[in-house]
Amino acid sequence: MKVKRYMGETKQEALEKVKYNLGKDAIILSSRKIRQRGLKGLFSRPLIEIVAAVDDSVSLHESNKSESYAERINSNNGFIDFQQQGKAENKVINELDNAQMPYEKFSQLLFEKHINQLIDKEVQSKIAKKLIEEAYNIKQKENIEFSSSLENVILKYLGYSRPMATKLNRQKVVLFMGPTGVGKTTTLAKLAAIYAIEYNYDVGLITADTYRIAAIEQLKIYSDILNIPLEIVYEPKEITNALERLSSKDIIFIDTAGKSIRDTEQPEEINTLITLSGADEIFLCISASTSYQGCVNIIESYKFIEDYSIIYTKTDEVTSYGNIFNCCYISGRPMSYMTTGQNVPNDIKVLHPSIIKNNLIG
Ligand SMILES: Nc1nc2c(ncn2[C@@H]2O[C@H](COP(=O)(O)OP(=O)(O)OP(=O)(O)O)[C@@H](O)[C@H]2O)c(=O)[nH]1
Ligand SMILES: [Mg+2]
Repeated sequence: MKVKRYMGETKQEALEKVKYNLGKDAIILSSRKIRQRGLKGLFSRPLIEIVAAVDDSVSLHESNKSESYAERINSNNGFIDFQQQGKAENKVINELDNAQMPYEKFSQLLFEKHINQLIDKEVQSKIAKKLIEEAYNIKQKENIEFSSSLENVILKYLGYSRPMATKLNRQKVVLFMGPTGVGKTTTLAKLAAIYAIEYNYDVGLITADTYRIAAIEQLKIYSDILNIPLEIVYEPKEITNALERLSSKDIIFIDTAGKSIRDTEQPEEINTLITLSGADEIFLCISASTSYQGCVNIIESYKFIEDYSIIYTKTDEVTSYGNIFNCCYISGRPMSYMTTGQNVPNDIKVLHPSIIKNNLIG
């Protein structure tokens, strides 16, 4: 049997230390208030000392489940006096998890630790706090482990994944939009290559990005390599004829110009392209390395579009996916793909909520 002494400013803090160091199966031998020695002790609040032990031979499940941890605390001036009660079943520290503790009482230390773990992964601090609060409330209500309630809360906000359907029963028009340089054209080329070569669909390309010669050339190279036609649209209204010329194709991918979110003409142009093309799938590309405020601005500037999914690009440039979580949380839009490098077509994969969840809480 290992016997150890733990101090805390509050009973909860000391209990959390016991649980953290000795595990859930720890046995409380005694608890008491003590004052620090000397002058300091006179002027400071007493500390709580808990002596605890771990002993594998005690069957924890034989404990008296009818009396909750909280009741025991309340019935004894806030202390658990196991010696007085003299029963082996009083010793179960894992009832901490089931205790009817109000949120305010939840150990501040542990609470902050959980928040900071999410912040370290780039989850925005207010969102991190909200997640931990919500997870803790659910844990209380549903009497489940904190780790599973946190997992459920994270998955709830991540929503679902909506990549393109691999089996098509009619022509599909797919439009890409997003800020400048996030990887729209490269991502489009990856999907066009996969659908043309791997799935053997008849694919056509349209570019509405005619602001730069280089943009047309970039897509022309992919169209030549993949041997698929490219239509160039200089004015949004020209898209109708371009689609007409590609009417025999199974899938048509439309590239649009990257625009600064301050560009006031963009909503109208994108709107016209979407309406005239009757796009079935709209992908907003957001770089995984965009700052939190950047994500807020991007999502705000595309909120006029009724239905779209998000492709998170350049995930190879970040180590944590908190920003992807932030985008899911604030946009409420489904995720679809993540891109993982510059190679066409290999560096793309379907993004599932579990990928983000595992990155955030392992
Ligand atoms: N590291 C990394 N780089 C990428 C990824 N996707 C695209 N890129 C690079 O990002 C740069 C810009 O890519 P583009 O596809 O031209 O981006 P865009 O959004 O079409 O840019 P504009 O049309 O100018 O708005 C290129 O150098 C790409 O190779 C990715 O997943 N990871
Ligand atoms: Mg481009």
